Amino acid sequence: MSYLRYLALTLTLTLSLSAEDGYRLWLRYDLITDESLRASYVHSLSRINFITRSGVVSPTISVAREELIAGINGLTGLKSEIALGSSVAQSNFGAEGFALGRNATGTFTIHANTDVGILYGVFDLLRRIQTGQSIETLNVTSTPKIQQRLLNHWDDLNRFVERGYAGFSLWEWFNLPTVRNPRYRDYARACASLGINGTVLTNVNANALILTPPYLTKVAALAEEFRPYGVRVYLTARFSAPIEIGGLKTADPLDPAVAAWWKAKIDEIYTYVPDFGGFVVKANSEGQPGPQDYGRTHADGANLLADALAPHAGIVMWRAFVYAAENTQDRVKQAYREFMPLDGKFRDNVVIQIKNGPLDFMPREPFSPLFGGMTRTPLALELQITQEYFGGSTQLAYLASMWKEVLDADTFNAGPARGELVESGATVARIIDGTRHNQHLSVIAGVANTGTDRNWTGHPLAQANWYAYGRLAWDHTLSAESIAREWAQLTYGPNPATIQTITKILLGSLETVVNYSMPLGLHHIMAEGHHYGPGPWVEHARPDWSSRYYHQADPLGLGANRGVTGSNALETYAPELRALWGNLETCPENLLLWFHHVPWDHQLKSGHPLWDELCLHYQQGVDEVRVMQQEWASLKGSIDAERFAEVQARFRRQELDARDWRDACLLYFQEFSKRPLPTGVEPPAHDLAYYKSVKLRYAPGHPGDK
Ligand code: GCW
Repeated sequence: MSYLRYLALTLTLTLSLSAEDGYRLWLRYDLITDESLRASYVHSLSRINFITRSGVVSPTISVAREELIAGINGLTGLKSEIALGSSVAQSNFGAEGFALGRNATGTFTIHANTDVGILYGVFDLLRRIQTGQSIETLNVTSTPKIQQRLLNHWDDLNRFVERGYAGFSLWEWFNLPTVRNPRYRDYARACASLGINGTVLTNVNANALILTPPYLTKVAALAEEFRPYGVRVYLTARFSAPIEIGGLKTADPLDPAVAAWWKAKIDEIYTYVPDFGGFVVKANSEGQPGPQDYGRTHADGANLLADALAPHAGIVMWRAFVYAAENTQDRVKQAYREFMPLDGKFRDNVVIQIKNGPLDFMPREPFSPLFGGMTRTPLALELQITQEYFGGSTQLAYLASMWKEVLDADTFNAGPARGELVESGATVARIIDGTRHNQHLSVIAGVANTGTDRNWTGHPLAQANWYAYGRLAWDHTLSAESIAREWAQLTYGPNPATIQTITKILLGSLETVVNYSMPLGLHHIMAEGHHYGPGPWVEHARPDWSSRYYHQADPLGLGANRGVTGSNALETYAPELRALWGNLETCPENLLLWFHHVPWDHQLKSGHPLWDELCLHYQQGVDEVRVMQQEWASLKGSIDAERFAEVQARFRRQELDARDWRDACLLYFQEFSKRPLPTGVEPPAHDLAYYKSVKLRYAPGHPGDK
């Protein structure tokens, strides 16, 4: 090697090592070190054809071409030639799908009906190369299973992100539309690399100002930045906007003046953003205005907006996250009772957006019964990528494991009950992708975990959650494990041992957090307000914001009785599930305290009484964090120092947090159980009064603490 070449190589290595700040996400395109692998790609990819129906170079084709050239060049050193051809025949991979493979003459071809299909094909091909897959004989097609694959940003106009742990909002409202941060395009590119095709820019706790002309100009600028990447813009609609920015006296959905106002407003929005996607609405929930303020129903409210959006092909995603303090029904039944009578009463362009569980993104919940219940309305699944109940961006929880639980859950709504647990095929995934009930609209939404932090997500490993959300939105049949492996390789390079270790850490991490925070089906026992850390003692003027409402600890036992002798929330599920979950002996232990008030001495499958089992789960959670720490430590030297140290420090903090969760919860529940900690459980570091007195100030993602 010549001295100059040596110098150049050292410099490149140093630069790439020192620039490991995570900004590049999973789109790194570093030179493949295996020479024969590189040679095989060079052989297949010197000339590439894009085939679309039009054959015309559009902004999307341009970014697809740039991406492919830069990607292949970075990975192999080759400068591919890209030709664009057309084929009038409509192929069967739909509006966004693509086919990849070599044609008869050996030229590698990406074929799609649309330009964005080509872009998705480019990212798919690059992912295959980055993960070292052979493309010599590749011949695949891919189409997304869900039509609208959206991120929901809970971003306020002052750039505060509700439940956001990665800095401030990416949207610089003050400087828009004139100053456009290059990061807007990088964001859209990252979304497109996963097939995410829409973004709701604003918080569901909405501000009507976003619908005024000065802000619509800014929204239009963002839409313009995202458009080449196939990412459409959506907004949240504040139901009282006709009063707040329209000067009307009412927002009653049945008032003709209100309907006329929304119609004009929506027509106006389309003059700014011709491909505007539509609205997400949180109404009559947690203080937000809504149709019930006027004695009207959620259907009246949703249809009002839907009628005005319909001529533009826009949609309404009306959220089912509704509950009220005055309602004496168990909170987990309220949305079901509210929405079931409205099934079939919504316009065609309305989707009901439902959180995965009936309560609120808890570490573990059963799926929301609305998925099994509403059969005549398109239903969207809302997931939370941001880790509100999983330690913000300080702790690690790979959420794909949880999302797969809900996607694969069988609702048993496939017709008359058969009384036994034979798979019915009516999974949540098939309900939301529209195949179960032949819905014409399908939507999935993930509450984003992105922010201004250089690495986008705060915790370097939390990028895996953004990644996994996008991959599952495209194809919900992928496994949590294959996605973890893929992400680890894209993000940390080809070393098999490194990939193996990171995959293992990710896959165990969800249950670890469940174990040290809310095991065995416990829920809603977190600290008040910011929700970081334990708070089983929290008492609020609203019972449904108090922990006791959910854990029901008393001298006899622990857990919420939701069976026939309790709130009977079980009645919202299919008979098969009622039978399974309603019986203490057959209820899966990971949902036990969700459905049952269980005596402290009730023997579980392990042979331990409930109290001992509970303690051992908390201890196990702490132990597992320590194992993750050791596993991460074993990566020292095999990954870059910068990301290594960042994750290592977070694991240290996670261990402290896990110990606090364990000690605080066990001391608190011990007041009721009056039993000693079993062997193997470490004694608490402090007394209960200490844990109760801990006040975390200025926790991220929460506006409190004046
Ligand atoms: O989980 C709760 C959060 C609120 C959030 C609400 C919702 C946007 O604590 O911060 O508000 O859910 O989903 O509407």
